[in-house]
Amino acid sequence: MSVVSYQLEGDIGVIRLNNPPVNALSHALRSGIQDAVTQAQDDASLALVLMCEGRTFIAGADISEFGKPPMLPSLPELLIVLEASKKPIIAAIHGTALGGGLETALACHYRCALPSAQVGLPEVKLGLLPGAGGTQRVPRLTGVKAALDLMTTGAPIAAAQALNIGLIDKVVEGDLLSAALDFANEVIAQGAELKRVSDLEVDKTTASAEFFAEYRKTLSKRLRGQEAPHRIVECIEAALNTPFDEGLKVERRLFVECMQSSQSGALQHMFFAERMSSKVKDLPKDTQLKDIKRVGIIGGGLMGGGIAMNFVNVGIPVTLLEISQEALQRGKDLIAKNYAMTVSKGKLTVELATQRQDMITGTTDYNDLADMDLVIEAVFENLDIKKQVFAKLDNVCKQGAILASNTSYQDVNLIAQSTSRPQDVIGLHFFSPANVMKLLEIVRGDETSDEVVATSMAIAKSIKKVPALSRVCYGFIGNRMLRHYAREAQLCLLEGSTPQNIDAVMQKFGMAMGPLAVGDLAGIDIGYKAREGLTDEQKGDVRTYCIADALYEMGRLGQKTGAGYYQYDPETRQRSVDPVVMEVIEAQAKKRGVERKVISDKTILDRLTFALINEGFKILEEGIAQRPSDIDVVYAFGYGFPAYRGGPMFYADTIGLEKIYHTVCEFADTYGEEFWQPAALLKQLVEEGKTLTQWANS
Ligand code: 3H9
Repeated sequence: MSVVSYQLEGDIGVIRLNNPPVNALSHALRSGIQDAVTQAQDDASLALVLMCEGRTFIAGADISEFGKPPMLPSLPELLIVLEASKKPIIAAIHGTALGGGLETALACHYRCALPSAQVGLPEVKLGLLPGAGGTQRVPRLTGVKAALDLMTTGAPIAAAQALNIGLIDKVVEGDLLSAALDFANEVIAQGAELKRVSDLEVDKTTASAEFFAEYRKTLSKRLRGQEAPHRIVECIEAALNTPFDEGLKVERRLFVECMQSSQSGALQHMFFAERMSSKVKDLPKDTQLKDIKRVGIIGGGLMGGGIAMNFVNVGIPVTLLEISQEALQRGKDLIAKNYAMTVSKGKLTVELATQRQDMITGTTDYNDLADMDLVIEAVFENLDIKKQVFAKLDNVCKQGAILASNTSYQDVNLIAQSTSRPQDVIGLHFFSPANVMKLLEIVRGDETSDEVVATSMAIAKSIKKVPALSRVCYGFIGNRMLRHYAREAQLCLLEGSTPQNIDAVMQKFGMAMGPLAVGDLAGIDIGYKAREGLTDEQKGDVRTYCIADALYEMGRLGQKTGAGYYQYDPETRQRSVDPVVMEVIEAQAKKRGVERKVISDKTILDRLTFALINEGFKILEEGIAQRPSDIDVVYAFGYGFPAYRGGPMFYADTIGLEKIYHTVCEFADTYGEEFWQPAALLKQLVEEGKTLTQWANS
């Protein structure tokens, strides 16, 4: 069946696109549109409507064609043909008009959209810029500031807002085809001249040289390390200062530059990684999903409360269980505070916030969880307590309910064994703050059923999380790797570096925060408490935690006590260097017989990132993660790893596995084999001369 059809409806030629799932602009679609527009120039039609079948208008260029030999017509060429049509073309938008999709609509002469439609230019999220005239046409309609905001955030806007800023001409209700035909007939009746966006001028009063300089400065902060946003600003400047055709040339040159950049390669990898991570390799296609209509949550602390918000935000009622009325009230107050913050930022109305909170019922009685379809335990991180909770759940919950633990370290198999239904037990590891962080690590126990795994993946999608599947091991994918990263940060501190230096190196690399600043944010007490009760052997080498423990013993628990690896301003939370910390570090080095030396930034970076990568390889060889890209998803969405480097495993391929392997071997010689043993899979791939991507695709 053809992806483009063309039909006369009275005086109007209707071009219908049908390229599921999202009408991406594949070669077939581009050629089909070009043929239809060409054919329409000589037929009886007086105007044309361009619209899509299926769930959405065009979602953009076909990303799977990127990097392949170009096939004509290219999108920019097609859009020149579209705009040059001698008959008016009306784009009729439903769903989402994104990237090249919106650019296609902008090359039409008029645009109407359903109220539920959204439009946007998300290219920046792929390390790109709108490359089919978008950077030149949008500012001609909206002015400079709105155009820059649209392109540098990549966030879609609703039809009403698009109308407001001049991006579309009309919001239409009811049946889209009839509304678009009416609109086309109006245009014909008015005998209006063709409205070509390229003929318009950019409003010169909307931007000055100072405005651009200021915008660049804020971009450098907001999108630290990313190149595409700055190229977008260059394009908009060209739109302001040069004729349309010249501006198009600037856009083309910078688009090609972006397309060839390593950042775009990494972000395109992340685009597909994010979608791939919800696919479970060995699940039978006909696996039944369970219906999740009511959710119980045990524990109303920071985590439990955040988890509850995820569900009520999508209309699923929650029963929140705590040990006492007081604890319950504290939990509800915390949730109320969170919603109040969202309201104060203008992201939610008071009515909606109240409605959502009303969907949370408090209880102190386990019997009230009897009818829940899913129960998530979010109590203290202690195996015995968790086992007791699950034994109680086993007694009260209906058969078939999913029993999930939010544990970040504990053995899900042992938790499952405390019930008579291990097939229904799974780990759903949310990240703090749970109402904000996108990652959901789904931990599949040895006996977890296919239905429970598949339903958990579907739950993640319904609450707008990005899932990644892990098998059971200590710390699962994310925290298991993090231990090695944190270990190297501690050792670098002891051996010669400073918190501010290590954090600066990692932030420059692109991490959202450096490891010591993260330690202060999370609380230095967490690691200390986790080590309490462990034998020396279980705790591991004292050099990997002696500084943290010394700070803990001084009452420096991090941000919450105003001091940790740094000092914090009580009002602003601004951090500053504290000389006391250096004294602690030096004293510990002396005590452990470590001679402090200068450590180069490069060595710090390699020690921290290669520690992550080497453990990532072990996680793959043990089958803990399904695929390398799932590890990338975990790190990009849960740990602030820069998406423009594609996650640690993609980064490994860009560095080269041979280099990583040899460096890890050198580190083993220099810093000790107890910390550095190259993963067998890493060694194997180096011997076979393969990249990780090749291994994953084989
Ligand atoms: C661009 O336009 C450049 C131009 O400026 C210049 C060119 C010269 N291509 O997300 P979903 C697949 S750059 C190919 O799960 P949803 C996706 O992989 C592009 N495939 O659905 C998935 O496949 P699978 C700018 C695409 O309902 C399936 O469709 N546009 C594309 O949650 C379903 O996707 C964008 O960046 C694509 N463009 O969300 C928009 N888009 O089933 C990217 C999707 O095999 N797309 N697929 O896993 C989106 O944001 C979301 O897909 C959308 C639907 C909101 C549309």
